[in-house]
Amino acid sequence: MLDSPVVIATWKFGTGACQAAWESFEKDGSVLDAVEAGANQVEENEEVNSVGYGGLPNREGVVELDAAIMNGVDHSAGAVCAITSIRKPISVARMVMEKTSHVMLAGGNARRFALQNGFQNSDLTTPASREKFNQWKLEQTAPDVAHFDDREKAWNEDGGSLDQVSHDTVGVCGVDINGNLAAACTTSGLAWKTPGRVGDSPIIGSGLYVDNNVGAAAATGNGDEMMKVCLSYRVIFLMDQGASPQEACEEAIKYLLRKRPDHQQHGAACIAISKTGEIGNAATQEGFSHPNRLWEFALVRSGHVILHEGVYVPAQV
Ligand code: SD4
Repeated sequence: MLDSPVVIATWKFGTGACQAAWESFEKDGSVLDAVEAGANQVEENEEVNSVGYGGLPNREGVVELDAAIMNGVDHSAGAVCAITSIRKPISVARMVMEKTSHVMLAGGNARRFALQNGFQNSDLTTPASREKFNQWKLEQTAPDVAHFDDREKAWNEDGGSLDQVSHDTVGVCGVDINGNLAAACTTSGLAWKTPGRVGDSPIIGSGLYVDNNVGAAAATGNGDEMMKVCLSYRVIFLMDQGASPQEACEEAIKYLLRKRPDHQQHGAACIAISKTGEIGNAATQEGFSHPNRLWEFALVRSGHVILHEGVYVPAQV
């Protein structure tokens, strides 16, 4: 038995996710509820322009969200991809997991499912996200470049404070005191993406993976690259072979860098937690070690939320 549940979440905004996850744990002790509550907190934070409400839209100005959740206890999973006009997509993903015999619903039909199950039709854009989109329309940079350039600009305009700069996907991994695990992953994906593009986040094994005998992992970064190596599955596979969560995260990122050497500049990162509450993380150095996109993750244990600086894996490995 662990002396405390543990939750980890990607990026600086993961502190909000960890706080919400802890409050949920205090209510009912459920790790699945905790990771969902953590993901919801970031989805509903309009300051975060890469997740949920306020997320940046595709190249036609439409916000398309991807989300997935996995429950270690029964190895069940649910996901939605390219869903529009619905807030809290992780909760729709959970409903797919619990109310259907399927794993993933896509696009308009995911939206229809959500509406049939009590979710409301909502405008996901905010004045800030609309302004960024209009600005981008004038510049028309490529999606992945824009994704990061946007941070660069925000960083500069903000005088270098990371607080106002949004980072990427939120992945939330948790373990309860009995060693049961769950994970959630939710994002608006790459800004200005091609309509219909789906990233790694809602793909089981890529954006997240849970094995209740081993651990839980989640990924953030350029999904078009990470998907090619099933990053989260690889982390858990390595842990199952005996690696610690830290060793497994570093090994998985090295594997990505070996397989896609021409893509080292792209950001990719993962977090992991073991059944015993041990944690790990790693990121590509060239993609994420710039001041405007420092790789960080948050942790909560015994009610204390801590922001951690992440570990970088250099390109030549
Ligand atoms: C995606 N992995 O859609 C997500 C976005 C992200 O850093 O995490 N960006 O590719």
